[in-house]
Amino acid sequence: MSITEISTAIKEKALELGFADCGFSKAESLPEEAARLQEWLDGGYHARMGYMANHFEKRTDPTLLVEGARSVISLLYNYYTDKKQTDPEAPVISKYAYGRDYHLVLKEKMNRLFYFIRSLHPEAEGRVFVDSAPVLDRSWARKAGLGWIGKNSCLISRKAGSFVFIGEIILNLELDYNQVPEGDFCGSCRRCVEACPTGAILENRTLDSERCISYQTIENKGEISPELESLLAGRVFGCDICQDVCPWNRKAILHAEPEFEPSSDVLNMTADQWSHLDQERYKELFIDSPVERAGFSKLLNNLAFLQKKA
Ligand code: B12
Ligand code: SF4
Ligand code: SF4
Repeated sequence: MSITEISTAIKEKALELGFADCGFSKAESLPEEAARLQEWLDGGYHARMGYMANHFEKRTDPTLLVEGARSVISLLYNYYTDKKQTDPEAPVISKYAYGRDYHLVLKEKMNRLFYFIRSLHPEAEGRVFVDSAPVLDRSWARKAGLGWIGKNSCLISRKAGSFVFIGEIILNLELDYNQVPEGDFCGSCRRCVEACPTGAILENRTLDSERCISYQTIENKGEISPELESLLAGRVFGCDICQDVCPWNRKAILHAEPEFEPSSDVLNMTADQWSHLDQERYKELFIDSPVERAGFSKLLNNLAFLQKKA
């Protein structure tokens, strides 16, 4: 098979497996991205995510991460839903956490894509990543022509909006790198910057994690910053505000992934039920979800913080 034929076959298979888009980039170091990442780290915008400063060279050069790497296959998976929690007083969880953990769901599908590539080309070697190693997911998706980086720092696809997860297969085959990075389709819009309740979105398309509700309610293993008192906007796990207001998500297509379907028990939980959540119920509601990954005690701390500030 020629490089073009194999590339076309991979893309077709990815779409058949349910991915919203798929693109290819040459595996090489990313000097521009490295400079941006360095600036972000120097500014302390990673807050206490110390792991973001680790493996800087591997993070900015996949050939150091995967031996023999020649290509990066970037994949987008839609998780947009218009379903909402029914009690307006209930603490809000982010859409990305409604269903089964995306790491598990995407990894299975990406492994299937990898086996398919091997069936076409038995010498194919590589590794599959979903936010599971030092890889700059958004940068690779941008480079592969799958979207641009919005002012809210999210990768936005013109086809699918920004409620998409990103994964990669890094492999030893050469592919067709025809895609050119998208232009900037934010224009003069600043909705996300203006809507962010904590002012976490900086002017240069980056994010101050310390001020971000998503960081505070998921990643911050310590106390939530008292500075954010009364600014969490009812969010107990993650935050979608800067994506909900984005015009590019107005026409987002509903995902068709049964594993991301929220249970009606989660959607219909009342504020009162949330305030009495115990470990047993938590396990039943959030088994294998991103919320379970963060841990019961983190969720309880977040609930307590919200109640304190109510
Ligand atoms: C750390 C992290 C966070 C941190 C910091 C987020 C941030 N903006 O940096 C916190 C905890 C706050 C967070 C929050 C969320 N996250 Co997060 N997070 C990550 C993680 C693990 C690393 C991101 C990172 O490297 N940050 C450092 C900054 C400097 O890099 P960056 O944002 O990727 O930006 C690079 C490029 O965009 C580029 N760039 C930016 N502008 C431009 C312009 C030009 C011209 C060029 C050339 C390059 C360029 O420069 C940067 C460095 O190379 C990634 C997974 C991964 N391995 O990549 C997921 C990831 C970014 N998160 C994701 C998600 C879904 C979320 C949330 C929506 C979850 C939620 N609902 O609460 C929020 C969104 C908040 C937001 N507006 O960004 C998705 C994003 C998907 C998408 N469509 O963009 C990712 C990719 C996970 C995944 N595999 O799907 N996250
Ligand atoms: S996720 Fe929420 S807090 Fe973080 S930047 Fe977006 S709107 Fe602001
Ligand atoms: S809300 Fe506007 S500025 Fe923000 S990412 Fe979307 S289009 Fe860009």
